[in-house]
Amino acid sequence: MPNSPKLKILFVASEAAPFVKVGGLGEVMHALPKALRELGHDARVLTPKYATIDTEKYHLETELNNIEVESGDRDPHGILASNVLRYINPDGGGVNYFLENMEYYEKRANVYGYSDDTIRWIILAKGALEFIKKSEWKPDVIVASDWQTGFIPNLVHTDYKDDPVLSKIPIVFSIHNLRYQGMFDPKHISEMDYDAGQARISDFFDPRTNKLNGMRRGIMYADVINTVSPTYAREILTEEFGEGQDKLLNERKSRLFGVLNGIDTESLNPETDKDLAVNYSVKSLSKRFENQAALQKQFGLPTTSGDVFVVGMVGRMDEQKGFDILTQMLSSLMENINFQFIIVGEGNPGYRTYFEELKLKYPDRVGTHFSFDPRLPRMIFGGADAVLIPSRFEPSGLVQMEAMRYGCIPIVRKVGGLADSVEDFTPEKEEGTGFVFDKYDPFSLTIAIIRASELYRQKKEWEKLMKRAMTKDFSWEKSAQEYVKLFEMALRFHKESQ
Ligand code: NHF
Repeated sequence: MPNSPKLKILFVASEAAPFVKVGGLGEVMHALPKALRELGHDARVLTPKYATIDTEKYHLETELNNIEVESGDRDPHGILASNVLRYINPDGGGVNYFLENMEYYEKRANVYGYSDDTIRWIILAKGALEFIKKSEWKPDVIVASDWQTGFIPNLVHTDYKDDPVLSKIPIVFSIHNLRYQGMFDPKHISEMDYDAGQARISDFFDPRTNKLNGMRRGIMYADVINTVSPTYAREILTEEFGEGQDKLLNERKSRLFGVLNGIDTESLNPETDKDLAVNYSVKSLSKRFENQAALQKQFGLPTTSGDVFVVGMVGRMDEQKGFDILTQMLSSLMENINFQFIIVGEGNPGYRTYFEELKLKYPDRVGTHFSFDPRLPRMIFGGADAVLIPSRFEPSGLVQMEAMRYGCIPIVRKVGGLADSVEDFTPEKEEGTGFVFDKYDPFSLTIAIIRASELYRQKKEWEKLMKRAMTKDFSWEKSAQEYVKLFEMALRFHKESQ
Protein backbone atom coordinates (compact mmCIF):
# COMPACT_ATOMS: atom_id res chain seq x y z
CA MET A 1 0.00 0.00 0.00
CA PRO A 2 1.45 3.40 -0.95
CA ASN A 3 2.94 5.15 2.09
CA SER A 4 -0.20 5.56 4.21
CA PRO A 5 0.01 3.70 7.53
CA LYS A 6 -1.94 0.49 8.08
CA LEU A 7 -5.35 0.95 9.64
CA LYS A 8 -7.00 -1.36 12.11
CA ILE A 9 -10.66 -1.57 11.19
CA LEU A 10 -13.46 -3.36 13.04
CA PHE A 11 -16.64 -4.07 11.10
CA VAL A 12 -19.62 -4.84 13.30
CA ALA A 13 -22.62 -6.35 11.54
CA SER A 14 -25.57 -8.69 11.90
CA GLU A 15 -24.24 -11.01 9.19
CA ALA A 16 -20.95 -11.88 7.48
CA ALA A 17 -20.27 -14.60 4.91
CA PRO A 18 -19.28 -17.39 4.92
CA PHE A 19 -20.41 -17.84 8.53
CA VAL A 20 -23.87 -16.33 8.21
CA LYS A 21 -25.39 -14.75 5.14
CA VAL A 22 -28.97 -13.70 4.57
CA GLY A 23 -28.42 -11.08 1.87
CA GLY A 24 -26.01 -8.67 0.21
CA LEU A 25 -24.84 -7.23 3.53
CA GLY A 26 -23.36 -10.60 4.52
CA GLU A 27 -21.54 -10.81 1.21
CA VAL A 28 -20.08 -7.30 1.59
CA MET A 29 -18.96 -8.08 5.17
CA HIS A 30 -16.83 -10.83 3.70
CA ALA A 31 -15.53 -9.24 0.51
CA LEU A 32 -14.79 -5.69 1.69
CA PRO A 33 -12.63 -6.64 4.72
CA LYS A 34 -10.83 -9.12 2.46
CA ALA A 35 -10.09 -6.38 -0.11
CA LEU A 36 -8.91 -4.04 2.66
CA ARG A 37 -6.57 -6.72 3.96
CA GLU A 38 -5.18 -7.10 0.46
CA LEU A 39 -4.38 -3.38 0.58
CA GLY A 40 -2.39 -4.00 3.75
CA HIS A 41 -4.95 -3.04 6.42
CA ASP A 42 -5.99 -5.13 9.38
CA ALA A 43 -9.75 -5.47 8.87
CA ARG A 44 -11.69 -7.71 11.28
CA VAL A 45 -15.39 -8.45 11.60
CA LEU A 46 -17.59 -8.97 14.66
CA THR A 47 -21.01 -10.62 14.43
CA PRO A 48 -23.17 -12.52 16.89
CA LYS A 49 -22.40 -16.20 17.33
CA TYR A 50 -25.65 -17.64 16.00
CA ALA A 51 -26.50 -21.29 16.55
CA THR A 52 -25.91 -22.04 12.86
CA ILE A 53 -22.24 -21.03 13.08
CA ASP A 54 -20.45 -24.27 13.68
CA THR A 55 -17.84 -23.88 16.45
CA GLU A 56 -16.07 -27.09 15.50
CA LYS A 57 -16.05 -26.66 11.76
CA TYR A 58 -14.46 -23.23 12.07
CA HIS A 59 -12.25 -24.15 15.05
CA LEU A 60 -13.54 -21.18 17.02
CA GLU A 61 -11.53 -20.37 20.11
CA THR A 62 -12.18 -18.08 23.04
CA GLU A 63 -10.73 -14.61 22.58
CA LEU A 64 -12.13 -12.99 25.72
CA ASN A 65 -14.36 -14.09 28.60
CA ASN A 66 -16.90 -12.13 30.55
CA ILE A 67 -17.82 -9.29 28.26
CA GLU A 68 -20.42 -7.51 30.38
CA VAL A 69 -23.45 -5.90 28.83
CA GLU A 70 -25.75 -3.79 30.97
CA SER A 71 -29.35 -4.46 30.15
CA GLY A 72 -30.70 -1.54 32.16
CA ASP A 73 -32.25 -0.76 35.49
CA ARG A 74 -35.53 -2.60 34.95
CA ASP A 75 -33.94 -5.90 34.06
CA PRO A 76 -34.01 -8.41 36.90
CA HIS A 77 -30.69 -9.82 35.65
CA GLY A 78 -29.03 -6.40 35.22
CA ILE A 79 -25.92 -7.55 33.50
CA LEU A 80 -25.46 -10.14 30.77
CA ALA A 81 -22.08 -11.73 30.53
CA SER A 82 -20.87 -13.25 27.34
CA ASN A 83 -17.70 -14.36 25.60
CA VAL A 84 -16.10 -13.39 22.35
CA LEU A 85 -14.91 -16.22 20.15
CA ARG A 86 -12.26 -15.89 17.50
CA TYR A 87 -11.80 -17.40 14.07
CA ILE A 88 -8.45 -17.09 12.35
CA ASN A 89 -8.43 -17.90 8.68
CA PRO A 90 -5.77 -20.61 8.22
CA ASP A 91 -4.63 -19.04 4.93
CA GLY A 92 -3.77 -15.79 6.69
CA GLY A 93 -7.09 -14.34 5.55
CA GLY A 94 -7.99 -12.34 8.62
CA VAL A 95 -9.85 -12.61 11.88
CA ASN A 96 -13.57 -12.82 12.65
CA TYR A 97 -14.98 -12.34 16.12
CA PHE A 98 -18.27 -13.73 17.41
CA LEU A 99 -20.19 -12.39 20.38
CA GLU A 100 -21.74 -15.27 22.29
CA ASN A 101 -25.04 -15.14 24.08
CA MET A 102 -27.07 -18.21 24.79
CA GLU A 103 -30.47 -16.58 25.18
CA TYR A 104 -30.36 -14.03 22.37
CA TYR A 105 -28.22 -15.68 19.65
CA GLU A 106 -27.37 -19.29 20.37
CA LYS A 107 -30.96 -20.41 20.91
CA ARG A 108 -32.24 -18.77 17.73
CA ALA A 109 -32.32 -20.58 14.39
CA ASN A 110 -32.67 -17.38 12.33
CA VAL A 111 -30.75 -14.15 12.09
CA TYR A 112 -33.76 -11.84 11.88
CA GLY A 113 -37.45 -11.87 12.70
CA TYR A 114 -37.77 -12.11 16.51
CA SER A 115 -40.00 -9.95 18.65
CA ASP A 116 -36.96 -8.85 20.68
CA ASP A 117 -34.68 -8.09 17.74
CA THR A 118 -33.91 -4.56 18.93
CA ILE A 119 -32.62 -5.95 22.23
CA ARG A 120 -30.49 -8.43 20.30
CA TRP A 121 -28.86 -5.57 18.33
CA ILE A 122 -28.34 -3.39 21.39
CA ILE A 123 -26.53 -6.35 22.96
CA LEU A 124 -24.37 -6.55 19.85
CA ALA A 125 -23.57 -2.82 20.05
CA LYS A 126 -22.76 -2.87 23.77
CA GLY A 127 -20.92 -6.18 23.44
CA ALA A 128 -18.76 -4.78 20.63
CA LEU A 129 -17.87 -1.69 22.66
CA GLU A 130 -17.14 -3.66 25.83
CA PHE A 131 -15.03 -6.03 23.76
CA ILE A 132 -12.95 -3.17 22.39
CA LYS A 133 -12.46 -1.82 25.93
CA LYS A 134 -11.12 -5.17 27.14
CA SER A 135 -9.28 -6.33 24.05
CA GLU A 136 -5.60 -5.75 23.42
CA TRP A 137 -6.36 -5.22 19.74
CA LYS A 138 -7.97 -1.79 19.45
CA PRO A 139 -9.38 -0.61 16.14
CA ASP A 140 -8.55 2.82 14.68
CA VAL A 141 -11.99 2.92 13.05
CA ILE A 142 -15.29 1.10 13.62
CA VAL A 143 -17.63 0.43 10.70
CA ALA A 144 -21.25 -0.15 11.71
CA SER A 145 -23.69 -1.32 9.06
CA ASP A 146 -27.44 -0.77 8.80
CA TRP A 147 -30.00 -0.21 11.55
CA GLN A 148 -28.94 -3.19 13.61
CA THR A 149 -25.63 -1.48 14.46
CA GLY A 150 -26.72 2.17 14.45
CA PHE A 151 -26.76 1.94 18.25
CA ILE A 152 -22.94 1.86 18.23
CA PRO A 153 -22.33 5.50 17.19
CA ASN A 154 -25.27 6.45 19.41
CA LEU A 155 -23.78 4.79 22.52
CA VAL A 156 -20.30 6.17 21.88
CA HIS A 157 -21.84 9.61 21.75
CA THR A 158 -23.82 9.16 24.97
CA ASP A 159 -23.19 6.39 27.53
CA TYR A 160 -19.55 5.92 26.49
CA LYS A 161 -18.68 9.51 25.69
CA ASP A 162 -16.15 9.79 28.52
CA ASP A 163 -14.52 6.46 27.91
CA PRO A 164 -10.84 7.16 27.24
CA VAL A 165 -10.55 4.50 24.53
CA LEU A 166 -13.91 4.51 22.80
CA SER A 167 -14.30 8.27 22.66
CA LYS A 168 -11.18 8.41 20.46
CA ILE A 169 -12.41 5.95 17.83
CA PRO A 170 -14.30 7.38 14.84
CA ILE A 171 -17.29 5.54 13.44
CA VAL A 172 -18.33 5.11 9.85
CA PHE A 173 -21.98 4.19 9.47
CA SER A 174 -22.78 2.25 6.29
CA ILE A 175 -26.29 2.26 4.85
CA HIS A 176 -26.97 -0.86 2.83
CA ASN A 177 -30.70 -0.39 2.76
CA LEU A 178 -32.45 2.69 4.15
CA ARG A 179 -35.86 0.99 3.97
CA TYR A 180 -35.17 -1.03 7.11
CA GLN A 181 -34.82 1.21 10.15
CA GLY A 182 -35.99 -0.89 13.07
CA MET A 183 -38.79 -3.25 13.98
CA PHE A 184 -41.41 -1.20 12.21
CA ASP A 185 -42.26 0.12 8.78
CA PRO A 186 -40.80 3.66 8.66
CA LYS A 187 -43.59 4.72 6.29
CA HIS A 188 -46.32 3.79 8.76
CA ILE A 189 -44.95 4.83 12.12
CA SER A 190 -47.36 6.89 14.20
CA GLU A 191 -46.27 10.26 15.57
CA MET A 192 -46.45 8.88 19.08
CA ASP A 193 -44.04 6.08 18.26
CA TYR A 194 -41.65 8.24 16.24
CA ASP A 195 -38.07 8.03 17.53
CA ALA A 196 -36.30 11.34 16.97
CA GLY A 197 -33.08 9.72 18.15
CA GLN A 198 -32.23 12.07 21.04
CA ALA A 199 -33.55 10.10 23.99
CA ARG A 200 -31.25 7.71 25.80
CA ILE A 201 -31.44 4.11 24.57
CA SER A 202 -34.15 2.60 26.74
CA ASP A 203 -33.82 -0.41 29.01
CA PHE A 204 -34.24 -3.82 27.42
CA PHE A 205 -37.65 -4.38 28.99
CA ASP A 206 -39.07 -0.96 28.28
CA PRO A 207 -41.81 -1.24 25.60
CA ARG A 208 -40.26 1.78 23.84
CA THR A 209 -37.16 -0.26 23.00
CA ASN A 210 -38.86 -1.93 20.04
CA LYS A 211 -39.60 1.48 18.55
CA LEU A 212 -35.99 2.68 18.58
CA ASN A 213 -34.84 3.73 15.13
CA GLY A 214 -31.33 2.30 14.77
CA MET A 215 -30.95 3.70 11.26
CA ARG A 216 -31.76 7.28 12.29
CA ARG A 217 -29.48 7.03 15.32
CA GLY A 218 -26.64 5.70 13.17
CA ILE A 219 -27.01 8.59 10.73
CA MET A 220 -27.23 11.15 13.55
CA TYR A 221 -24.16 10.14 15.50
CA ALA A 222 -21.62 8.70 13.02
CA ASP A 223 -18.54 10.66 12.00
CA VAL A 224 -18.97 9.64 8.37
CA ILE A 225 -22.00 8.09 6.70
CA ASN A 226 -21.68 6.13 3.54
CA THR A 227 -23.96 4.16 1.34
CA VAL A 228 -23.27 1.56 -1.28
CA SER A 229 -23.42 3.60 -4.50
CA PRO A 230 -22.98 7.26 -5.46
CA THR A 231 -26.43 7.44 -7.07
CA TYR A 232 -28.20 6.03 -3.98
CA ALA A 233 -26.26 8.56 -1.87
CA ARG A 234 -27.90 11.33 -3.93
CA GLU A 235 -31.31 9.66 -4.14
CA ILE A 236 -31.75 9.28 -0.38
CA LEU A 237 -31.62 13.05 -0.04
CA THR A 238 -35.00 13.18 -1.77
CA GLU A 239 -38.43 12.48 -0.34
CA GLU A 240 -39.00 9.69 -2.87
CA PHE A 241 -36.05 7.59 -1.66
CA GLY A 242 -35.37 9.11 1.76
CA GLU A 243 -37.67 6.77 3.73
CA GLY A 244 -38.53 9.60 6.13
CA GLN A 245 -34.85 10.39 6.85
CA ASP A 246 -34.21 12.75 3.92
CA LYS A 247 -34.30 15.89 6.09
CA LEU A 248 -31.78 14.45 8.53
CA LEU A 249 -29.62 13.20 5.66
CA ASN A 250 -29.69 16.66 4.10
CA GLU A 251 -28.53 18.14 7.41
CA ARG A 252 -25.64 15.66 7.45
CA LYS A 253 -24.99 15.89 3.71
CA SER A 254 -21.37 17.02 4.09
CA ARG A 255 -20.66 13.71 5.87
CA LEU A 256 -22.54 11.51 3.40
CA PHE A 257 -20.72 9.58 0.65
CA GLY A 258 -21.46 6.78 -1.80
CA VAL A 259 -19.06 4.00 -2.75
CA LEU A 260 -20.24 1.34 -5.16
CA ASN A 261 -19.94 -2.23 -3.90
CA GLY A 262 -17.74 -4.66 -5.76
CA ILE A 263 -17.95 -8.41 -6.28
CA ASP A 264 -15.61 -11.22 -5.34
CA THR A 265 -14.09 -11.77 -8.80
CA GLU A 266 -12.01 -14.67 -7.54
CA SER A 267 -14.95 -16.81 -6.54
CA LEU A 268 -17.23 -15.50 -9.29
CA ASN A 269 -15.23 -16.53 -12.30
CA PRO A 270 -16.69 -18.37 -15.32
CA GLU A 271 -13.22 -19.75 -16.04
CA THR A 272 -13.08 -21.69 -12.78
CA ASP A 273 -16.62 -21.82 -11.33
CA LYS A 274 -17.37 -25.41 -10.31
CA ASP A 275 -21.13 -24.88 -10.44
CA LEU A 276 -21.05 -24.51 -14.22
CA ALA A 277 -21.37 -27.45 -16.56
CA VAL A 278 -18.51 -26.02 -18.63
CA ASN A 279 -16.02 -23.29 -17.84
CA TYR A 280 -15.48 -20.57 -20.40
CA SER A 281 -13.97 -17.17 -20.89
CA VAL A 282 -14.54 -14.14 -23.05
CA LYS A 283 -12.51 -16.00 -25.71
CA SER A 284 -14.65 -19.15 -25.70
CA LEU A 285 -18.20 -17.82 -25.51
CA SER A 286 -19.68 -20.61 -27.63
CA LYS A 287 -19.13 -22.99 -24.70
CA ARG A 288 -21.82 -21.06 -22.90
CA PHE A 289 -24.46 -22.99 -24.89
CA GLU A 290 -23.63 -26.08 -22.87
CA ASN A 291 -24.32 -24.16 -19.70
CA GLN A 292 -27.58 -22.94 -21.16
CA ALA A 293 -28.60 -26.50 -21.92
CA ALA A 294 -27.69 -27.57 -18.37
CA LEU A 295 -29.72 -24.69 -16.96
CA GLN A 296 -32.74 -25.60 -19.08
CA LYS A 297 -32.46 -29.22 -18.03
CA GLN A 298 -32.24 -28.25 -14.38
CA PHE A 299 -35.53 -26.35 -14.71
CA GLY A 300 -37.27 -28.95 -16.89
CA LEU A 301 -37.31 -26.75 -20.00
CA PRO A 302 -36.58 -27.84 -23.56
CA THR A 303 -33.08 -27.03 -24.81
CA THR A 304 -33.13 -24.44 -27.54
CA SER A 305 -29.51 -24.21 -28.84
CA GLY A 306 -29.40 -20.44 -28.82
CA ASP A 307 -32.66 -19.95 -30.79
CA VAL A 308 -34.71 -18.70 -27.88
CA PHE A 309 -33.88 -15.77 -25.60
CA VAL A 310 -33.44 -17.04 -22.02
CA VAL A 311 -34.11 -14.52 -19.27
CA GLY A 312 -33.36 -15.18 -15.60
CA MET A 313 -34.18 -13.49 -12.35
CA VAL A 314 -32.40 -14.02 -9.03
CA GLY A 315 -33.12 -12.64 -5.57
CA ARG A 316 -35.55 -11.72 -2.86
CA MET A 317 -39.13 -11.59 -4.13
CA ASP A 318 -40.30 -8.36 -2.65
CA GLU A 319 -41.61 -5.02 -3.70
CA GLN A 320 -38.14 -3.40 -3.71
CA LYS A 321 -37.06 -5.68 -6.53
CA GLY A 322 -39.79 -4.57 -8.93
CA PHE A 323 -42.12 -7.56 -8.71
CA ASP A 324 -45.20 -5.39 -8.77
CA ILE A 325 -44.45 -3.99 -12.24
CA LEU A 326 -43.10 -7.32 -13.48
CA THR A 327 -46.24 -9.24 -12.57
CA GLN A 328 -48.34 -6.65 -14.38
CA MET A 329 -46.65 -7.26 -17.73
CA LEU A 330 -44.92 -10.63 -17.85
CA SER A 331 -47.87 -12.77 -18.85
CA SER A 332 -48.89 -10.58 -21.78
CA LEU A 333 -45.28 -10.29 -22.94
CA MET A 334 -45.06 -14.09 -22.98
CA GLU A 335 -48.13 -14.18 -25.17
CA ASN A 336 -46.46 -11.85 -27.65
CA ILE A 337 -42.83 -12.85 -27.84
CA ASN A 338 -41.08 -16.17 -27.49
CA PHE A 339 -38.63 -16.36 -24.60
CA GLN A 340 -37.95 -18.55 -21.61
CA PHE A 341 -38.16 -17.14 -18.11
CA ILE A 342 -36.41 -18.67 -15.09
CA ILE A 343 -36.83 -17.38 -11.57
CA VAL A 344 -34.92 -18.28 -8.40
CA GLY A 345 -36.04 -16.50 -5.28
CA GLU A 346 -37.52 -16.58 -1.82
CA GLY A 347 -40.08 -14.26 -0.35
CA ASN A 348 -43.60 -12.98 -0.85
CA PRO A 349 -46.01 -15.96 -1.28
CA GLY A 350 -48.29 -13.87 -3.51
CA TYR A 351 -45.55 -13.49 -6.12
CA ARG A 352 -44.73 -17.16 -5.78
CA THR A 353 -48.31 -18.08 -6.67
CA TYR A 354 -48.14 -15.74 -9.67
CA PHE A 355 -45.08 -17.55 -11.06
CA GLU A 356 -46.51 -20.98 -10.28
CA GLU A 357 -49.61 -20.11 -12.29
CA LEU A 358 -47.48 -18.71 -15.10
CA LYS A 359 -45.57 -21.99 -15.19
CA LEU A 360 -48.83 -23.93 -15.46
CA LYS A 361 -49.78 -21.77 -18.42
CA TYR A 362 -46.36 -21.99 -20.12
CA PRO A 363 -44.73 -25.21 -18.84
CA ASP A 364 -42.10 -25.20 -21.61
CA ARG A 365 -41.14 -21.61 -21.09
CA VAL A 366 -41.15 -20.92 -17.36
CA GLY A 367 -38.82 -22.38 -14.73
CA THR A 368 -39.09 -21.71 -10.99
CA HIS A 369 -37.24 -22.44 -7.77
CA PHE A 370 -38.36 -20.82 -4.54
CA SER A 371 -35.79 -21.75 -1.95
CA PHE A 372 -32.15 -20.95 -1.40
CA ASP A 373 -29.64 -22.94 -3.41
CA PRO A 374 -26.23 -21.29 -3.84
CA ARG A 375 -25.59 -23.08 -7.17
CA LEU A 376 -28.60 -21.80 -9.04
CA PRO A 377 -27.73 -18.10 -9.34
CA ARG A 378 -24.37 -19.08 -10.83
CA MET A 379 -26.05 -21.47 -13.25
CA ILE A 380 -28.31 -18.63 -14.33
CA PHE A 381 -25.39 -16.21 -14.77
CA GLY A 382 -23.50 -18.84 -16.78
CA GLY A 383 -26.42 -20.01 -18.91
CA ALA A 384 -29.12 -17.36 -19.26
CA ASP A 385 -28.80 -14.66 -21.91
CA ALA A 386 -30.09 -11.87 -19.71
CA VAL A 387 -31.04 -11.17 -16.14
CA LEU A 388 -33.90 -8.90 -15.05
CA ILE A 389 -33.49 -6.37 -12.21
CA PRO A 390 -36.38 -3.89 -12.46
CA SER A 391 -35.94 -2.53 -8.90
CA ARG A 392 -38.05 0.25 -7.44
CA PHE A 393 -34.89 1.25 -5.54
CA GLU A 394 -31.51 -0.45 -5.31
CA PRO A 395 -28.79 0.78 -2.94
CA SER A 396 -26.08 -1.07 -4.86
CA GLY A 397 -27.26 -4.39 -6.22
CA LEU A 398 -24.75 -7.17 -6.72
CA VAL A 399 -26.59 -9.42 -9.17
CA GLN A 400 -26.09 -7.11 -12.17
CA MET A 401 -22.31 -7.09 -11.61
CA GLU A 402 -22.16 -10.83 -10.98
CA ALA A 403 -24.21 -11.53 -14.11
CA MET A 404 -22.05 -9.27 -16.30
CA ARG A 405 -18.94 -11.13 -15.20
CA TYR A 406 -20.48 -14.26 -16.76
CA GLY A 407 -21.69 -12.51 -19.94
CA CYS A 408 -25.33 -12.52 -18.82
CA ILE A 409 -26.76 -9.16 -19.86
CA PRO A 410 -28.58 -7.11 -17.19
CA ILE A 411 -31.90 -5.44 -17.94
CA VAL A 412 -32.21 -2.89 -15.16
CA ARG A 413 -33.99 0.19 -13.97
CA LYS A 414 -31.87 3.34 -13.87
CA VAL A 415 -31.75 3.60 -10.12
CA GLY A 416 -29.14 3.45 -7.31
CA GLY A 417 -26.20 1.15 -7.93
CA LEU A 418 -27.84 -0.25 -11.07
CA ALA A 419 -27.48 3.19 -12.67
CA ASP A 420 -23.83 3.30 -11.56
CA SER A 421 -22.85 -0.09 -12.93
CA VAL A 422 -24.88 -0.73 -16.12
CA GLU A 423 -24.58 1.44 -19.23
CA ASP A 424 -27.48 1.37 -21.64
CA PHE A 425 -26.82 -0.21 -25.03
CA THR A 426 -26.53 2.39 -27.78
CA PRO A 427 -26.50 0.84 -31.26
CA GLU A 428 -25.04 3.92 -32.97
CA LYS A 429 -21.90 3.98 -30.88
CA GLU A 430 -21.64 0.27 -30.09
CA GLU A 431 -21.49 1.10 -26.43
CA GLY A 432 -23.18 -0.16 -23.33
CA THR A 433 -23.26 -3.26 -21.17
CA GLY A 434 -26.98 -3.81 -20.72
CA PHE A 435 -30.48 -2.39 -21.12
CA VAL A 436 -31.56 0.42 -18.85
CA PHE A 437 -35.03 1.90 -18.40
CA ASP A 438 -36.00 4.91 -16.40
CA LYS A 439 -39.67 5.09 -15.36
CA TYR A 440 -40.94 2.62 -12.80
CA ASP A 441 -43.83 1.23 -14.81
CA PRO A 442 -44.71 -2.03 -16.61
CA PHE A 443 -44.59 -0.36 -20.02
CA SER A 444 -40.98 0.87 -19.67
CA LEU A 445 -39.91 -2.56 -18.44
CA THR A 446 -41.65 -4.22 -21.39
CA ILE A 447 -39.82 -1.99 -23.88
CA ALA A 448 -36.46 -2.78 -22.26
CA ILE A 449 -37.03 -6.54 -22.56
CA ILE A 450 -38.18 -6.18 -26.15
CA ARG A 451 -35.10 -4.10 -27.01
CA ALA A 452 -32.91 -6.80 -25.52
CA SER A 453 -34.71 -9.67 -27.25
CA GLU A 454 -34.42 -7.88 -30.61
CA LEU A 455 -30.69 -7.38 -30.24
CA TYR A 456 -30.32 -11.00 -29.17
CA ARG A 457 -31.30 -12.00 -32.71
CA GLN A 458 -28.32 -10.09 -34.11
CA LYS A 459 -25.80 -12.63 -32.88
CA LYS A 460 -22.67 -10.61 -33.68
CA GLU A 461 -23.93 -7.51 -31.88
CA TRP A 462 -25.04 -9.56 -28.91
CA GLU A 463 -21.62 -11.17 -28.66
CA LYS A 464 -19.95 -7.76 -28.64
CA LEU A 465 -22.32 -6.69 -25.88
CA MET A 466 -21.44 -9.80 -23.86
CA LYS A 467 -17.74 -9.10 -24.26
CA ARG A 468 -18.12 -5.50 -23.12
CA ALA A 469 -20.06 -6.65 -20.05
CA MET A 470 -17.61 -9.42 -19.20
CA THR A 471 -14.56 -7.19 -19.34
CA LYS A 472 -15.92 -4.51 -16.99
CA ASP A 473 -13.91 -4.44 -13.78
CA PHE A 474 -16.11 -4.77 -10.68
CA SER A 475 -13.44 -6.06 -8.34
CA TRP A 476 -13.40 -4.70 -4.80
CA GLU A 477 -9.96 -3.14 -5.00
CA LYS A 478 -11.08 0.28 -6.28
CA SER A 479 -13.98 0.48 -3.81
CA ALA A 480 -11.73 -0.62 -0.93
CA GLN A 481 -9.40 2.28 -1.76
CA GLU A 482 -12.38 4.63 -1.58
CA TYR A 483 -13.29 3.20 1.82
CA VAL A 484 -9.76 3.92 3.05
CA LYS A 485 -10.32 7.57 2.10
CA LEU A 486 -13.55 7.53 4.11
CA PHE A 487 -11.73 6.09 7.12
CA GLU A 488 -9.06 8.78 6.90
CA MET A 489 -11.75 11.42 6.65
CA ALA A 490 -13.56 9.97 9.68
CA LEU A 491 -10.30 10.07 11.67
CA ARG A 492 -9.88 13.75 10.73
CA PHE A 493 -13.45 14.74 11.52
CA HIS A 494 -13.35 12.91 14.82
CA LYS A 495 -10.11 14.59 15.88
CA GLU A 496 -11.51 18.00 14.99
CA SER A 497 -14.62 17.37 17.08
CA GLN A 498 -12.68 16.45 20.24
O1 NHF B 1 -26.26 -4.56 -2.83
C1 NHF B 1 -25.31 -4.90 -0.07
C2 NHF B 1 -26.76 -4.87 -0.51
C3 NHF B 1 -27.01 -4.04 -1.76
O2 NHF B 1 -28.72 -3.16 -3.19
C4 NHF B 1 -28.46 -4.08 -2.16
C5 NHF B 1 -29.40 -3.96 -1.01
C6 NHF B 1 -28.93 -4.37 0.33
O3 NHF B 1 -30.57 -3.65 -1.17
O4 NHF B 1 -24.77 -3.62 0.07
O5 NHF B 1 -27.51 -4.33 0.54
